Amino acid sequence: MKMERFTGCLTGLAIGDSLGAPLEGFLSFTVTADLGSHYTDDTAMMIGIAESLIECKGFNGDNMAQKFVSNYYKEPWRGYGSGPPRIFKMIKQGRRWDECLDKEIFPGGSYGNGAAMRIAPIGLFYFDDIKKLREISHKTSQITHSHPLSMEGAALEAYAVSLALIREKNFIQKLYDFTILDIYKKKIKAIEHLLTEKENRDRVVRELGNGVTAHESVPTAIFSFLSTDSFKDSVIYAVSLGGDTDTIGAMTGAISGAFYGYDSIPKKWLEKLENRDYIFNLATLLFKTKKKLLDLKIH
Ligand code: RVK
Ligand code: MG
Ligand code: MG
Repeated sequence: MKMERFTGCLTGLAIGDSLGAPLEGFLSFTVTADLGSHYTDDTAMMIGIAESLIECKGFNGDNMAQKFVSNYYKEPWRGYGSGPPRIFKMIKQGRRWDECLDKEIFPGGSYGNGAAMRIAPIGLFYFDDIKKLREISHKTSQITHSHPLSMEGAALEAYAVSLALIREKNFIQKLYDFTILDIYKKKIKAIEHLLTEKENRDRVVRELGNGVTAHESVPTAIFSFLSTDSFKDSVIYAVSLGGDTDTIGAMTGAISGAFYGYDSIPKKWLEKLENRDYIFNLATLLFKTKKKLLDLKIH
């Protein structure tokens, strides 16, 4: 566990988000390879998770939901999906975080990628306990996304972050064994086959997806990390696939940042990143909080 990987992960998420933000919704591939002036809801919600984990020294649903709500009302212009702002309003009016409020908006709950896009701090914080990592990923998702595809997509993204953090060699096999839903197992198999086909972007998008749903974006982010050799190449590749570029960029940036570390992020991007110091300090505090808990356990 290294601080450089924590700061790389959370900063990497914000960089991927900011790189993809100006291109969100475009069908394909004209990457300017420069950051937009703002990050979006992906980073804003990741910040809420990290703030809450630090304040509560672990998961606390009420506290986390309140962070989402207060961060949203401070900056409602961050480009949130359609569901979450309606849920934040319900929570503000006194509803509880664990009522699966998204089921009142989407039958069966939301399977948007809004739970996976923000989950990276959970992958860092619970990297040493796979059962807890899944349980807390699901609970964190449930605040706004209670559909099994969303919850498991978030758990898979968190697990990918944790594998990157420890530089796991057997990455694909571990992901395959981890996931409990067939649709993700199939996509992980497809990732393996596509590794030699990455320039065939049409095929990658056809098989893995580039959409706003969890199952059409989480595997794509994992593929973007696995099929490239540097932080920079991974996020540029992610964004080049078009579609939900800020979110696929953010999820790729989180995995790559945890793997390659903060120093691998191009300086010219860091200089441009909005609230860079705040995000860096948050990752440092998350690291210190986790380290303290680990030390207590050992001694
Ligand atoms: C704007 C039918 C469903 C569904 C269900 C579809 C930001 C809806 C971020 C919904 C991310 C959309 C993105 C997003 C994150 C979900 N039946 N359709 N059961 N469940 N959908 O509203 O936080 O960009 O079309 O929960 O997941 O950058 O509008 O929001 O790209 O998925 O939003 O789901 O969005 P939501 P979210
Ligand atoms: Mg966004
Ligand atoms: Mg998006």
